[in-house]
Amino acid sequence: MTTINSTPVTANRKLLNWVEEIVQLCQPAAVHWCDGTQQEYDALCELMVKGGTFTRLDGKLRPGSFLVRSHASDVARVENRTYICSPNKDDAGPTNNWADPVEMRKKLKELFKGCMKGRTLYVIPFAMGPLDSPLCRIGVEITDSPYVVVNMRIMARMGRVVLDKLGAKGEFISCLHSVGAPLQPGQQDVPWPCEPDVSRKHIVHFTEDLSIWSYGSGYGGNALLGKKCLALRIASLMARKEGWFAEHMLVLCLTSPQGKKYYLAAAFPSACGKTNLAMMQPTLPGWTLRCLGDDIAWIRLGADGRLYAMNPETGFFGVAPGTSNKTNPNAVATVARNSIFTNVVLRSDGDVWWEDMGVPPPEKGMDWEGREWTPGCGRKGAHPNARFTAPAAQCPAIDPDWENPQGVPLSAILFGGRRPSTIPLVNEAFSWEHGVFLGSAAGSETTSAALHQAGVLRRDPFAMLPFCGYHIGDYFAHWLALARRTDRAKLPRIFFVNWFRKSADGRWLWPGFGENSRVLKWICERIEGAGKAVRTPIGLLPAPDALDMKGLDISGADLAELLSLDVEGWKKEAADVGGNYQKFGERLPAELNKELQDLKARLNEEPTMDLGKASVR
Ligand code: O2Y
Ligand code: MN
Repeated sequence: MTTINSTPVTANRKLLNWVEEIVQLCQPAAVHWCDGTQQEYDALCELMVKGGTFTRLDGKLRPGSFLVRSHASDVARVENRTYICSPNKDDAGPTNNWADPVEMRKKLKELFKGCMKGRTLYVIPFAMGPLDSPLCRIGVEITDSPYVVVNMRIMARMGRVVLDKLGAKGEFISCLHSVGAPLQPGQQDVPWPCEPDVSRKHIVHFTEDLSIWSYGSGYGGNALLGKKCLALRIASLMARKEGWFAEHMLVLCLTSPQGKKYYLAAAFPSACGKTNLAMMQPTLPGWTLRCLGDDIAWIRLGADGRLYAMNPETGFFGVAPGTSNKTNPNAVATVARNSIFTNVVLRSDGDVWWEDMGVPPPEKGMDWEGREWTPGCGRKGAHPNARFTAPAAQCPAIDPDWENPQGVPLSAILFGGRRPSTIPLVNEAFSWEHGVFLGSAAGSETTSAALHQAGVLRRDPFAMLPFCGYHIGDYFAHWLALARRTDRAKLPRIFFVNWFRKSADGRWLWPGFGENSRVLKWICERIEGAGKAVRTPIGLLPAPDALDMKGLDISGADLAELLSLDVEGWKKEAADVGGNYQKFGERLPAELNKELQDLKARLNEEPTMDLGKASVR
């Protein structure tokens, strides 16, 4: 066996022993300890170009960038193959697939036996969070995929600096990954090796030793183990124990024309435009928005009693289709160079294209499956879950504090989802408990057929349904307990937003994108105690004249509908939330059941509230 970078620059016995154990199990042809340098990144990209996995894009049009096409069976996270293995089944709760840890270990040992034959085993030391942050956590991913290595280098701090921080005695989270495609002697490799049999793919989290084992997929959240597996599922377990929060939230900074900064975190389910909001360009004059993160926030209580949020990642793994100069000009600029594009169209000029990119399609290209593609041929060119991987530092709207080790103090937390009916444009919670209730009731109409059946309402509490590593009822209790640990006045205010409301005839009622700044402005005004709101059974809605609508051509009727209270719709909503709560059994905190009953009572008391006449505060 060849060892590349043969002297591992670590004296960490636990790490050396673990690597040795995995080498014995997986039987790779070579071992490569990643140092995280640019030279290493370039060499691995070149290796993948030579092997047919990567296509180098045109150096003038898209410098330092590559295209890759995955196997058709390996295009998205696989929720039904994702497991939480806790000794006690109840601790995983009703929202997770549970498996017995002893049984699962046995099964995985069999799957991993010899699975890296003919391949190189890469050891990737990585850190989630700035190295000097109190929340920084170290992981080590072992993988047989060079695609994973280069993506991890964009998405996390990695290499020698991390080993230095780990030191001889430091603790790390072990993350084992294999594409599950060993090579026999002389066997030709394929561009995207993976296990095509979905029933053999496994994304497994062990709650006792906090280890991650991922087998069979090379794609995104299944394979870049620092992201969803560590920074959400495993981190949520650590956070609960240690008194902090690992959340599926973007973080942004809004600055008012007077120069006052407001840091906001927002939890929206997958495919609800988190990346677009995280780096949005406000249309309101004088307001600026800066991005701190687009997907994950680690949040802790500061010594001053406020909540501080930090983005543990260093890159964006964003959905390409739909990303355009209209929807997200900052993302378009971010991916202009040094980016990896997975499952998009390759143009004949050596650049990339995807649906709704805002530029005309090429006359001819190659689709995400490598087939000749022409516009109008009847097939989509890019896969709906096609992705770009790009460094956060390249985002023109990146906030100067995005790597602040202490994080930034939150003024508000937003929940949201794609809700074509019932849910108003924005709604402020009455209290912390009511806000936690709104988060627990969050849901979204599904879009991507890649992940789920499209067009159905999927309850997704706190947007954490696929990412909470333990019982969701205990998770709600963890959030509720925060109000007992600090001065309530210092807690962020909680809001629910819905950019996706439609009229009865199916039109979008709200333009979204940069115009969302109007809603964010009202939120800032509420924080200042200035914005006008009406008290309704569901929460505090903007008074009819409270939103700044200057320069926006939207009819009074549409605005009224966006801010209206649909009592009958809300009665159905409350019943549906109650039905969903049934799944959580005894672990549903009593406070949330009380919030639900109070909501139902208020809806029955004030069935025909006229917002124009309601009390304004
Ligand atoms: O399909 C995948 O593997 C990617 S999923 C993903 C990637 C970046 C940010 N969020 C998500 C998500 O599903 O929430
Ligand atoms: Mn996400």
